[in-house]
Amino acid sequence: LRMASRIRQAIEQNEFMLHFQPVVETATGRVEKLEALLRWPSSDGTCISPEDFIPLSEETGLIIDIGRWVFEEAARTHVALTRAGHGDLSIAVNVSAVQFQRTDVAAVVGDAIERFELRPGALAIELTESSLMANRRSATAAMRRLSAQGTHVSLDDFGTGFSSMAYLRDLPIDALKIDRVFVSDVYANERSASICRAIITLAHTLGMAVVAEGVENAAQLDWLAATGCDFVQGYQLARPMDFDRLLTFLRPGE
Ligand code: G
Ligand code: G
Ligand code: MN
Ligand code: NA
Repeated sequence: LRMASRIRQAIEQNEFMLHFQPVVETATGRVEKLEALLRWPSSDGTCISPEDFIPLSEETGLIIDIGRWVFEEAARTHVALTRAGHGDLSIAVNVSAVQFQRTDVAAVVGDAIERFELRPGALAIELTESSLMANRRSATAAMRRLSAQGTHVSLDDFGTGFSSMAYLRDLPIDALKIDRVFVSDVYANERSASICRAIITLAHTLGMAVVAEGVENAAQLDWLAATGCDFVQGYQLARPMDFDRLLTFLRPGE
């Protein structure tokens, strides 16, 4: 497979990079954490989307090495962030369902924390609902290990996958991320608004935080602030950016 060998080469030659998108506290505008987003620059200056190489990476098992690299790079970035005076920010890494099922994610995170001497909560993860559905017992064990070592878990794209209320009841989940399909027309569509209100109430009742993703305009942001959504993320607040631009964003005017 040509593509698979290109991915293998990209890992070996360190071609991947991470961009970072701030997650912002709605009421204050304070940056709460950063979501790491994998980027594979190609020679023409554009990037190959993770959507185009993660599925093949999962089929070939290369996702294990990519995942390891992402956590390591996130840890390296946290060291640099701390040096720049932003060590209070955590970095959240996306973990796909196959990756969650095939690797001991808690061990990978724990390893990175130890090797780079980070504080326990410095790295966090984002999972989709499907990660928790495939093998209930091993998912529960993995979630408990993550929680015990202080690794926060957010449920990504919430409301679009197959989910079970029993998981929300039983598992140590820190935050729900409302999928952007509900956020996009929340100020204009009463049905989207009802779903967002319900997710916010559900999260808060269960002691979880709630993040709205894909916030692209002031109308969405105003609605989310008025409705008590704790955190917001999207182009209206900040785009994903490389580390240099991130430092400029975090230190305006310096
Ligand atoms: O940022 P972007 O739109 O390109 O992300 C596309 C998809 O790729 C999203 O679903 C995102 O969660 C996923 N993704 C981004 N970075 C990573 C990563 O490091 N690992 C995995 N498994 N998925 C990622
Ligand atoms: O599946 P996940 O939620 O991890 O995907 C994150 C993806 O969403 C990334 O590819 C990121 O680049 C993208 N993204 C971030 N903010 C916005 C936004 O405001 N609008 C849209 N359409 N995409 C966004
Ligand atoms: Mn995500
Ligand atoms: Na998402």
